Amino acid sequence: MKQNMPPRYSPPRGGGRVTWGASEFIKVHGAIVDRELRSLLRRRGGEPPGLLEAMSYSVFAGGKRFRPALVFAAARACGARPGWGARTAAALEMIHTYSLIHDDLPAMDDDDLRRGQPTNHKKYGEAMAILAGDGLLTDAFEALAEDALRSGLDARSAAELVRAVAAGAGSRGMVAGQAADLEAEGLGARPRRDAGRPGRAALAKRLEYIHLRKTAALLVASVEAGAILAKASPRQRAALRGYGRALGLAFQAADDVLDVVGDKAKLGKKGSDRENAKLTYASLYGVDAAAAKARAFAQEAHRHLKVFGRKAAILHELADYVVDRDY
Ligand code: GRG
Repeated sequence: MKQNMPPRYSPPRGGGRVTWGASEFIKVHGAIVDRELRSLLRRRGGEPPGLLEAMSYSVFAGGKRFRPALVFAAARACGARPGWGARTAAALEMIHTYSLIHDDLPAMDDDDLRRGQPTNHKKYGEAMAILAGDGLLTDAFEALAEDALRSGLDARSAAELVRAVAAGAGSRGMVAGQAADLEAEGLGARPRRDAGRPGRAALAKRLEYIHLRKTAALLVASVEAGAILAKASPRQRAALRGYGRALGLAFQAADDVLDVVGDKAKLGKKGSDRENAKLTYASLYGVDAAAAKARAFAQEAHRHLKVFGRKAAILHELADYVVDRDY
């Protein structure tokens, strides 16, 4: 069987060992995943050009490629060769992109701008945006299966790979988080004594439920996918799941802070959580406490990596990146 060849690139070296910063790692591996995405989104025959254009528009609209970086970094921590798993990394980015396209729809968050550009439905219309999301989600699973075949993964691991990603994306994962988020609309408004509004502890629990699914579940799926490709041990996989959960909460708490105080031009959106009375870490605790929470979650993510020793250097960098980023 044809092997999944690692790409050619030279990681920076310092004193004989590889020294990546998070941004550099994301940039270099972003280029690898972009190549894979271009290959996946080329005309394969039979697809209407308008559909392919709408799918490509959002995939190449300037996303950070954070989930692919997690796939690569987790695979490295579990002993895989550099750059291993590019097609799986691309699949995770396709699922992420579908979720953003659908999240922006009028029936959901109703946003006009994403990454500083018109949202998919603003450019191609609602029906095509829905189909572009459907296409990306479904094709992602084809890409996962292709990666399993190309890399000669055994049948059990291949099934595990598909199961882990489906669980992260589906009705107990990201879609559950989105549904719970919809149901929590209005809960971010200032408390009124007689409004029958849940107390702070109940709201905190609800917020954690939402973010563990809406944001963390796909990050967990990304590190799990990298681990499965690298034939990780059950102990390594459990540690990575813990890391992914804490990382997701850190990511979302940092996002909530950026929505209030971030540079709108850099973020490429206007920051609408407050306007929409969204339940967020910032609305529940205030901006400073939300930022402190993001750092505490990142610390928790670091603690989960103990089992990997120095092999997890990049995963540590990515945990710091999540709270230090400004977009
Ligand atoms: C099934 C109709 C239907 C809709 C589902 C699941 C879903 C839509 C939406 C949830 C997706 C969502 C908005 C999750 C929040 C995760 C998050 C913080 C996304 C932003 O991630 P970044 O900053 O984005 O990595 P970039 O732009 O860099 O790729």
